Amino acid sequence: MKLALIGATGMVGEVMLKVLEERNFPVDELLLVASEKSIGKEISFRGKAFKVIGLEEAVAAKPDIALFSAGGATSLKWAPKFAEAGTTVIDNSSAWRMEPDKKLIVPEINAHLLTEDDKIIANPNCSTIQLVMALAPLHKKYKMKRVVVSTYQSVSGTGVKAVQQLENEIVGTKGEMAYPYPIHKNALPHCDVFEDNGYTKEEMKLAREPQKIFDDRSFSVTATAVRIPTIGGHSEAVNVEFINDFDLSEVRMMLHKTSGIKLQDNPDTNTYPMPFYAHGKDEVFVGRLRRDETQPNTLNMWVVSDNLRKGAATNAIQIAEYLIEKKLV
Ligand code: 2RA
Repeated sequence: MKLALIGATGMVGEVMLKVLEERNFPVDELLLVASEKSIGKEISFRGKAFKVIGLEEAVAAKPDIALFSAGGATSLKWAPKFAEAGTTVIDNSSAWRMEPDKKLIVPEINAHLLTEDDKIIANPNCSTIQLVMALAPLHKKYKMKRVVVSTYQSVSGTGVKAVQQLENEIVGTKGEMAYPYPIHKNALPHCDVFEDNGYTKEEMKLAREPQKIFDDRSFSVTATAVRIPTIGGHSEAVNVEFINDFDLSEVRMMLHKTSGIKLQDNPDTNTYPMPFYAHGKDEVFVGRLRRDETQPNTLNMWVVSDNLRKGAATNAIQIAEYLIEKKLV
């Protein structure tokens, strides 16, 4: 298996390498790809040093799979070139997610849609992945009508500059600003850029991507995405109204039995998910389950996951594992 990792020097790229090692992913030949300025840089994988190469060289090498985490512009320009060369691209950017002919995949939910003809596959947005992982079993059983989600997002979702800004502000040193305001001791209701409708792109991803993943436009999602000074993962307060009523103990049991979900929910022992403890793990942690007493058929829950792992690297690698297992590459 010849694997290319486009964006190898970025935060998600680094996590991808870590997850590939942890999962003993079957790599016979690894191509680490980054922008011109990083060509020649050495990166270690499985104890061996690999020199970073450029995109032209990587396309010519015709890898079997290319994991992209290099931004939308690079994906738009280069994913088709890899696909033309016979490579299957799994792209972590938003470039292809809402394209009608591209699949938007969370393996536990809709990997069955994949065929050998899918040469550019989109990885959903991190805050979408954890949301749909928690909603999937419940939607199947009770049919969602409306979701109201407020997110509390890690600065790692913005990138290295944002993590550095938080660390600088904590120790009181001046440095480059990733955000228009201080993030330490603050909360910014502003993830990504504002659209004409007053929502941010991040909030519209949460509104649009779940409908595509579930292949169901009968429900709606409204979101408020907030950046908070944390590192370990994204948290989400989810209020979901179903068409059918539910039994809370059945909800608990269904979530407990869902692969990839870890239920952490016991007020008596102060047990609930937190990004501090989700950091570095692949599960989507769910807790604070309670019926919304203000309206029928409505559930509140709290969902936490490491945005760089299941929210990006691990989900993409799970898609690659599925393609290999089903001999689609
Ligand atoms: C964020 N989900 O957290 C976006 C992109 N990673 O900023």
